[in-house]
Amino acid sequence: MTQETIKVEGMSCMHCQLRVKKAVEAVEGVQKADVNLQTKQVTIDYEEGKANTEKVKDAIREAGYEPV
Ligand SMILES: [Cu+2]
Repeated sequence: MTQETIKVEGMSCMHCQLRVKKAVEAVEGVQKADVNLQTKQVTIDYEEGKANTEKVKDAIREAGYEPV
């Protein structure tokens, strides 16, 4: 399992936090996503070869937020 942290702009409340978490966890190969509203960071645990940060960033963008 690989862990990575992505910074995400545009999250302002718990609703956003949950949306991003759900969107990221829906990506195949992602086991877990922890979204920190204060630090604007999303920490993901994923299986290398199945998921990658680009796929996760795309999912975040589709949910309406901006990965940095
Ligand atoms: Cu919100």
